[in-house]
Amino acid sequence: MDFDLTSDQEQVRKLARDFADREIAPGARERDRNETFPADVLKKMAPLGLLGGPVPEEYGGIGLDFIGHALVTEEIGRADSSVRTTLSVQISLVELTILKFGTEAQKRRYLPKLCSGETLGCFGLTEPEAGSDATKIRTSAKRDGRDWILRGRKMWISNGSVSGMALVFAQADPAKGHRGITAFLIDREESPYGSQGLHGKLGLRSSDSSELILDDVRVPADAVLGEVGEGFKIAMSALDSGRYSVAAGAVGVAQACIDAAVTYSTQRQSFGKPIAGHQLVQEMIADMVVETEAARLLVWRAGDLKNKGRPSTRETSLAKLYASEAAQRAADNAIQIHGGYGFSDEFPVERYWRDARVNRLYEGTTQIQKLIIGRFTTGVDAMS
Ligand code: COS
Repeated sequence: MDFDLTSDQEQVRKLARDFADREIAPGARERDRNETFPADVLKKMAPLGLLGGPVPEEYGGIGLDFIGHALVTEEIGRADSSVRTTLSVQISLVELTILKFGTEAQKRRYLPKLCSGETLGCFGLTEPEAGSDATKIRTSAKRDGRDWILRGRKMWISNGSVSGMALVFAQADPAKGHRGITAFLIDREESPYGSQGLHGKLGLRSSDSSELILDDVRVPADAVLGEVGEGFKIAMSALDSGRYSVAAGAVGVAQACIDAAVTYSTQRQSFGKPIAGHQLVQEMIADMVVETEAARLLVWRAGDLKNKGRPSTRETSLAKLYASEAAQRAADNAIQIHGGYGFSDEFPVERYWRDARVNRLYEGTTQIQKLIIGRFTTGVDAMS
């Protein structure tokens, strides 16, 4: 792997960085305080192609490779994890999964609208009583003539209330266990589903998190994504894609923590000099830099494998695990360096800390990533 970025990658990073600094970061605190969904930001981002980065141009994207995709995600994550989460779901869980498993008609129907931001998508796997053990989802899919009837609840669904379409997983044949799970693309206009916003979150306060309400939602036969019974594999594949995006976003948060810590520590004086001149402060900054760069390289390695079309589940879990834990430590150090000011939203580091927390939970907890890595390493399945 070549660590020099191509000129295309440099260019898209600059585009995302400039946009993040100009249009995303300045409003992040107010959106966080008021739990305001960043609809205006998304509207401005769409014409730049950033809502469909890695999707090929023929379907409305800008055809970024996976390193370019990570660079954009990192820059957006550096400015605001709520915006980054919205994007991760839109692109990595929904668009790329349709691209990989969709029929030509499904790709033509959904991808241009998703890439242009005309429609936001959501990903409905988790349920009130099924999170880590995703094989145990209870939402049912029953045939009615050529249609399907979906019934159940989905929980913690990012973009749920603001979505115009949903990629939902439901059990079509309980006797077959996970091999009965089937994926559906639900157009909200054609097959209305309900949603209920979830509030009072620790972080990601301006992203939309909702419960999806599927009360006998009728969907046509052509809503099935992939084959009937192939849904669990589709979900796992989607999560390989989503976890990559979470990892890149976490690198962005960690970088934001370094930037904030450097700015503050070179200005704030104590004991007669800027606190950056104290060895224990430099130690914290050095730890943040080492871990952030290590996390970034793990992301790029996973991206390099994805670019080559090679398996990357293990490497994606390594990147997601390490980057999300490193971002949390970086945010904690950034608060420590800011002292009492770090505890107030006068500075952004408390938001970075709150926002970083969910990276260790969603799209597979830290513990799930460790089980995946442990299984790859030992060959022993601790989940069976
Ligand atoms: N890509 C494609 N297929 C995959 C896959 C992947 N990354 N990982 C597993 N599969 C397939 C397996 O090949 C297996 O196929 P068969 O039916 O042919 O045997 C099937 O999926 C079941 O796999 P496995 O036995 O590994 O399933 P487990 O029940 O052991 O679960 C974990 C595996 C725990 C890793 C999975 O349930 C998981 O990731 N849980 C976390 C879910 C999550 O991230 N939730 C957050 C939702 S989004 S906020």
